[in-house]
Amino acid sequence: MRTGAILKELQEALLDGKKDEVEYLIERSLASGIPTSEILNQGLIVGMEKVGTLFKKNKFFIPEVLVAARAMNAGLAKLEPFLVKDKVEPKGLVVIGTVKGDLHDIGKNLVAMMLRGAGFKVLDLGNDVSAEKFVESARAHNASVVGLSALLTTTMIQMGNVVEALRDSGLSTPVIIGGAPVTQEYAEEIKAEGYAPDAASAVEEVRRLVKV
Ligand code: B1M
Repeated sequence: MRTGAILKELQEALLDGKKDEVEYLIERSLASGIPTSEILNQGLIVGMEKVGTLFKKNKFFIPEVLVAARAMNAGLAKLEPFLVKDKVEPKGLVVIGTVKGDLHDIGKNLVAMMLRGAGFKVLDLGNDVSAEKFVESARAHNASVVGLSALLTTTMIQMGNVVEALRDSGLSTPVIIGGAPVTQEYAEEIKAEGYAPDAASAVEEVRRLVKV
C-alpha cells in the first residue's frame, strides 16, 4: 500500500477509536519503512486534529473523543520507542493538573490527551495539586507551559495562587487555565497568559504560547 493511503487509513482508525487497528497500522507503517516522524505528524496528529475539529463543531462528543484519545495514546505508546530512537523533538513540555481542593479530572485528562496528540510532552500531576507542587514540577522539568484546570467556583481562586507562586519563585513559564467556571476575564484578572474553553482550543492556545 502507498504511504499516503496507509496514513489515511491510520487517521480513519483513530477517528473511529479502533485502538487495535491503530496499533496494527503503525506496525505496518514501520514495516513499510515510513519514517516515524511522518507516522506521527501525517497519521496520528492529523487524525487527532480532525477529532478536535469535530469536537469543536459538536459533531463528536465526549465518548467519541475519549475513545479516539485512548486509541491515540495506544498508538503513541507503540511509536514512542522509535520516536526516541529517531530523536523527533517534542514541541514542548506542559505541566498540567487540577488545582488544590478540586477532584474533577475528566476535562483535564481530555486536555492532556489532546495535547499529547498534538505532539506535546505532558506531565500530568493529577488532581488536588498544590501551588507548591506546580512550581516544583515546572522548575524541575523546565516546563514550556503550566496548565491549570478547575471545575468549582470555590477552587478556581487557587489558580491565582499558582500564578503568584510561579512568579514569586522567579519562573516566567506561561500559564493556561480552563474549566467550566473559568473565563477569559478571569484569566486576565489573575494574569494567566492563556485561557481555553475546551480541549481543542487548549491545544491552539498552548501552540500560541510556545509559538509552534
Ligand atoms: Co462535581 N460539580 N462536585 N463531581 N461535577 C460540578 C462541577 C457542578 C457544576 C455540578 C452542579 O452542581 N451542577 C458543581 C460545581 C458548582 C460550582 O462550583 N459552581 C459540582 C459540585 C458542587 C461538586 C461537589 C462539591 C459535590 C458535593 O460533594 N457536594 C463535589 C466536589 C468534589 C471536589 O472536587 N472537591 C463534586 C464531585 C464530583 C464527582 C467526584 C462526583 C465527579 C468528578 C469525577 C471526576 O472528575 N473524576 C463530578 C462530576 C462528574 C461533575 C459534573 C457532573 C461533570 C464534570 C465533567 O467532568 N464534565 C459537573 C457538572 C457539569 O459540569 N455539568 C460537576 C465533562 C468535562 C469534559 O468537562 O471538566 O468542563 P469540563 O472540561 C472541559 C472544559 O471545561 C475545558 O476543556 C474540557 C473539555 O472540553 N477544560 C480546560 C477543563 N480543564 C481545562 C484546562 C485547560 C483548558 C481547558 O487548560 C489547562
